[in-house]
Amino acid sequence: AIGLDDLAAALEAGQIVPFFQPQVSTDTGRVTGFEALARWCHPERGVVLPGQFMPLLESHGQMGRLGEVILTHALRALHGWDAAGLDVGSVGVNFSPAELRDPKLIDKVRWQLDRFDLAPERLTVEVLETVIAATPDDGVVRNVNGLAALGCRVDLDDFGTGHASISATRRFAVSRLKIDRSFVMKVDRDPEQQKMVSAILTLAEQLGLETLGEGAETRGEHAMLAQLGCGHVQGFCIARPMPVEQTVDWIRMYE
Ligand code: G
Ligand code: G
Ligand code: MN
Ligand code: NA
Repeated sequence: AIGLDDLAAALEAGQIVPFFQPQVSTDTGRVTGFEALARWCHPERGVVLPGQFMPLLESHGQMGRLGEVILTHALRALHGWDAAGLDVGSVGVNFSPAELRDPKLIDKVRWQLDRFDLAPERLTVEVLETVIAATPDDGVVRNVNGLAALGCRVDLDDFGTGHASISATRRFAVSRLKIDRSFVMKVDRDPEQQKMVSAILTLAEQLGLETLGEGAETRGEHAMLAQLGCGHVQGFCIARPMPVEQTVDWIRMYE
């Protein structure tokens, strides 16, 4: 079994890095960003998914170190894409509830953006809908809205599953709803799914929020999301999360 010491050593050794999954505009068909997703590149086990190691970090209050590592790699990748002359837009980073309570979060993010010479709007802060749906912690409200005031974008992740009230959505400076994969699945073949996605898209439009459909696995799902007016799509039908080394060739091939 994986122990906390193994994880600390892996973080120290640089074995835990983000893979990057593209997000594309349904309007232009072009890449508008990448989501950074943590992967442990284990010398013997191969690629270990976050479900296998994040719960241990979470239960020991150690998500901060992971967050720092992933943010650093994500911003370095963005700097690299800029240097390669690619117009990649933004990078999405998942912020855990513990990080979102850190009173130093805004300073840390600002320092990291400066370090890589990036405008704040290049960073999309992904916040789980469940985090803002719960009676929001003052520290979390201050951090999310502070990052938004700095110019970062805020994605509400797994939208539709977290029972966020509309008023909670208003209290946070959210830029985009990421429609959970459970609604996207079979959206091209299941009228009930279509109704759910349409309802979320209408809500987003009324609130002036952008939208992204998550986990589109087929061309049919992608096409239906576009037809219904969803702004962006992310999913295996476009690409699986990939190591940073593969991203440049992938973008050139895709576009
Ligand atoms: O990539 P995958 O589907 O295995 O990710 C599973 C879950 O882990 C997703 O919900 C994703 O949000 C979460 N996750 C992946 N990377 C990170 C990370 O760097 N930080 C946090 N807090 N969550 C992450
Ligand atoms: O942070 P979030 O929960 O949105 O993380 C997205 C998760 O969904 C990642 O773990 C990623 O690997 C996964 N994912 C992305 N696209 C697809 C897809 O098309 N199908 C499935 N099953 N999972 C996906
Ligand atoms: Mn996410
Ligand atoms: Na999700």
